[in-house]
Amino acid sequence: MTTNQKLLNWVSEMADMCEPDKIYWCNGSEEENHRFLNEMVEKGLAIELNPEKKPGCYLFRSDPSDVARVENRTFVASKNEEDAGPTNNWIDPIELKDKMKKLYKGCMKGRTMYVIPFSMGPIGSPASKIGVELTDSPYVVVNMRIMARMGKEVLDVLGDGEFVPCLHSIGAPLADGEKDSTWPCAPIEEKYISHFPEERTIWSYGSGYGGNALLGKKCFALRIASVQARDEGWLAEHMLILRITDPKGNKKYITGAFPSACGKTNLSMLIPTIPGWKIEAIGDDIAWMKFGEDGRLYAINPEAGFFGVAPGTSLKSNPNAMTTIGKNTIYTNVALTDDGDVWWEGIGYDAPNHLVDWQGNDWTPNDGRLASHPNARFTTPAAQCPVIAPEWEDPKGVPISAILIGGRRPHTVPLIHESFDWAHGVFMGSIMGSEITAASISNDIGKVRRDPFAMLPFCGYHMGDYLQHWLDIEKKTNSDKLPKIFYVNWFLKDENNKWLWPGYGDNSRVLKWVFERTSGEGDAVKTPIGYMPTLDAIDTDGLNISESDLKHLLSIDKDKWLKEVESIKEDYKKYGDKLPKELEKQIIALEKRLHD
Ligand code: GTP
Ligand code: SPV
Ligand code: MN
Repeated sequence: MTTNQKLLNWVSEMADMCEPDKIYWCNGSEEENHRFLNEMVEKGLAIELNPEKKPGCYLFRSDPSDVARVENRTFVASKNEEDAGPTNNWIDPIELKDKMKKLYKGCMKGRTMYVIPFSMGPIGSPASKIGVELTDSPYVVVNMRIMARMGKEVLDVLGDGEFVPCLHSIGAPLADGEKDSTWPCAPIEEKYISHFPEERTIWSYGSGYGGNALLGKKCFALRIASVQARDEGWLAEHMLILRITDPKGNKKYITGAFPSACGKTNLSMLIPTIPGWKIEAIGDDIAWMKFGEDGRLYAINPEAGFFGVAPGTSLKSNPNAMTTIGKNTIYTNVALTDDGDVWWEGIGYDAPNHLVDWQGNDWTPNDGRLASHPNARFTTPAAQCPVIAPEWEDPKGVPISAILIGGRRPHTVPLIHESFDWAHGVFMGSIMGSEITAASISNDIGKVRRDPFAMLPFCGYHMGDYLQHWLDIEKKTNSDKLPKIFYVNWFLKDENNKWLWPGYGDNSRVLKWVFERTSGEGDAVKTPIGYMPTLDAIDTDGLNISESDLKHLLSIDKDKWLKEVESIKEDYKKYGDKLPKELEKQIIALEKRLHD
């Protein structure tokens, strides 16, 4: 198994606290995976889908209270409150551990504690990092097997080395003879998704869903890794990674930071509507970017799977995702058809006359209820994606030419603008705003909030220090080696609340301009907010869009931007003296340019 004494000690200490009936070390094999899935089907925790329609696929239904990340129950427990900053929930680490130890005491009674050794990044690569998750949820085990590289091979590579300890419990001990529910979890006020950044440790309690429970993902690869990245001079970001090839065969790599449910999975594998261009995916959610010997930033995708939003995914919007999820995929909170297939809102065809909805109830089209939850998800192996780039597991990573940032802004922010330079690009990242989506449990869905670099819920330290870290990246290399930064907004709406931009495959038209700009081409005009494409610089061949809509997409309203400036100044106040001086200069300079 392992001779890593630190690991053995930790597992036995945690088992003493959680008191599982059994401890099981996962080897990651196919046989083991099937055994767990079959057991869950037998116990009624999972439904095997019709193998003729969806081979190797399973459906899970979560508790209706446990459907997304819980930001108000997510904690960054640094030793000093100041280090967590104004945007994270903070509890003193000693106090928090005391509280959680009481909850963990005996929490795995009647259950098995699974030990999951996992690697974020290809096993054995110098860029990868190892974690070990302890969990009492077999659902977590089968999902982690898709999302990360896991099992025996990881232990072999770990040897006596360092790992990030990740403790997870659903928080639902079983008394002798007690009947289990299909998705056991703890009530909301008992859920804790806790991070101890100095110790590089994660303790999660009470939820079995997504980022709350698959601890390699947001907890490790973003919150803990962002702290490691700050200390070591690199970037751990909530970004997709794609490869774009022009009709002549020239290739470039682009990353994109958009908040949850704002289009990363879709953009990373889109099929261009402009002839001759090609997009291939490297990652759809997380990028670790480090400097290469040539002074450029190289990105790796630390994950091995996609945990994607199901609703809205169709053969029209994202055919490559539809192919990827055709087999060996775990579906959570989608609707079930009578012939053992899945259905969701926006799948591209009408619902049949009868479904079983995400809560297990009969459903018919005139019920007026959603059949799938808006944050219903698929967990699917990245290797199954028909357009996965051949170098997606290259341990060196891929050199990045452009960084996109964006979010859901129904007005004010144009389709695309380019930063004047790195510092201005960081300023653009710092003012990013987006409507809150169903990817986290919130009463404010639809309200615009500032979400710097889409990291608001995922930064493991003070957001002001994080923005300074981004600014400092510039000093580590020559400016011509740095990626260019572009702000995109696919989500502008007209006065009738209709999307102004078709989005999806047509986003390739915007990527083409980005590609050109990073090659010293592409026509642009200087505006107060940055460089913007001239009206004819965006390829609209074959696109059915009116001249006035295009103008709306590619222009700015100074009055709206002056209001935006006021709102940014207000937002910046929360950083206090941690607001980087450079950003203070940038907001004053923007205001001045708007008045000129
Ligand atoms: P997370 O996994 O939560 O980080 O989300 P994500 O950023 O990967 O978002 P995803 O690609 O899953 O898209 C979320 C939702 O936005 C889906 O319902 C999509 O259909 C929709 N969407 C994606 N791209 C576009 C676009 O270009 N235009 C419009 N209007 N909607 C889009
Ligand atoms: C997100 O919310 O950004 C996700 C889904 O990618 S989760 O893994 O639940 O965080
Ligand atoms: Mn995400």
